Amino acid sequence: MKISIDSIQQHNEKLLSVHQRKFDFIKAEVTKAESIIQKLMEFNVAIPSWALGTGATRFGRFSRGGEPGNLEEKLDDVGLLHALNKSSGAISLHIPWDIPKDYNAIKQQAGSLGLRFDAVNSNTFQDQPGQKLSYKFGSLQNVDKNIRRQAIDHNLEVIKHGIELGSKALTVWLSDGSSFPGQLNFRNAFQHTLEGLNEIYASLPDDWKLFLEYKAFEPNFYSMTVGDWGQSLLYANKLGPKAYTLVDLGHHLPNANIEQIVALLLMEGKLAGFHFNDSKYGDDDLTVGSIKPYQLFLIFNELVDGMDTRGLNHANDLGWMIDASHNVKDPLEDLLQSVESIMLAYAHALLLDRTKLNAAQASNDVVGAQEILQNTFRTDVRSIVAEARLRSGGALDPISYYRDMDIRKALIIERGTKNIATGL
Ligand SMILES: [Mn+2]
Repeated sequence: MKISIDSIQQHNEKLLSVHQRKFDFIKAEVTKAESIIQKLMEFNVAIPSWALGTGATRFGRFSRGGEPGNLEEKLDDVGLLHALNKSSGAISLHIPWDIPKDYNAIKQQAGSLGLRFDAVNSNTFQDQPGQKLSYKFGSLQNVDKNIRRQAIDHNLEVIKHGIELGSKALTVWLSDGSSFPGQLNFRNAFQHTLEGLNEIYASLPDDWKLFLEYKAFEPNFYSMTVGDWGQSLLYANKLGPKAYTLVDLGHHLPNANIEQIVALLLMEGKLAGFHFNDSKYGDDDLTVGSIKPYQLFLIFNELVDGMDTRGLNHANDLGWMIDASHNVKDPLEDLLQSVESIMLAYAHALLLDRTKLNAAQASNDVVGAQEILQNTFRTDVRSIVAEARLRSGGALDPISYYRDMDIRKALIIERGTKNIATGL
């Protein structure tokens, strides 16, 4: 289903006078409101193809119907999000769940929806139907070189799909590791993995990047072969300048100082980008900003500071993607909420008076530094983010538009109640 520009305008007209009042107020308070709006308008967060269906836990899955049953419908859903918030103009595909049948047709469809193809993701964490060898005991780390070969070849195939689509990065997340002491020789596992990654790296086109994602635990519960940012950075440094460390917010041990990790990776020129989500306990895949919005702001604070120090373009030089898939919300509403949280955190980070913060830090003014951070975080920037969306042609309030137009019901009528998104 397509959203008409007229219906968005009608929605906006109803909300315009209230919005204008709020925006005028904040504009008078914030001198750099215009430059923040410009940056927000350029900023996009990619939507992963696997977040569009209802997620499952190992205990069950409760679909709400109208889910996209194929890649074309997944693109349509991301197009719908992008039409509403104008900040979701990219999709990240997962191979083999989303192999295009016709590259040109799919590229044309993406173009008509204003979408580009973000990083492509390989999958050696599960066995596919018809697959010759099993990844039960790992892929690139495996003691069997035929299994390692199969995993390398899969990644080379993913790169080929990405080239056809115009992607510029390969994201590798390995579930490799061990669940019991003694199961694995750590050094051999590392060396095998490095060997495989080296071959994959050598096949990247010149203008591509390799994003190596780490995760502290799950599905393996004793060791992970790319378990933390130190290990990922070790691989990335050995691989070369096109290899970077990818930070997924949910992939840390509880209470990890992610903002510090980000600051140091950026300093080293090795931060690939982000997989956004939120969590209370582990890799919970909850809506971005639903549990720890202040942490998200502190992370964005380091991102903006680090990117500005290195002269990076906020919108394009790092990879921004949501990586979440949970089981109780309408996935499209969830993604709208997630993108909104990201935009708010980014707006807050842009708003922060860095000269003042630097001065507070230089004089060991602990209270002053906290005041600067928290005053910024407590400033209501929602109307600035809404104004950026309005100027880009999006909806002032995407969720209320989605509900007023009963989009889920329309999708259920179009696709049925039993459709299950591939890959989940
Ligand atoms: Mn991830």
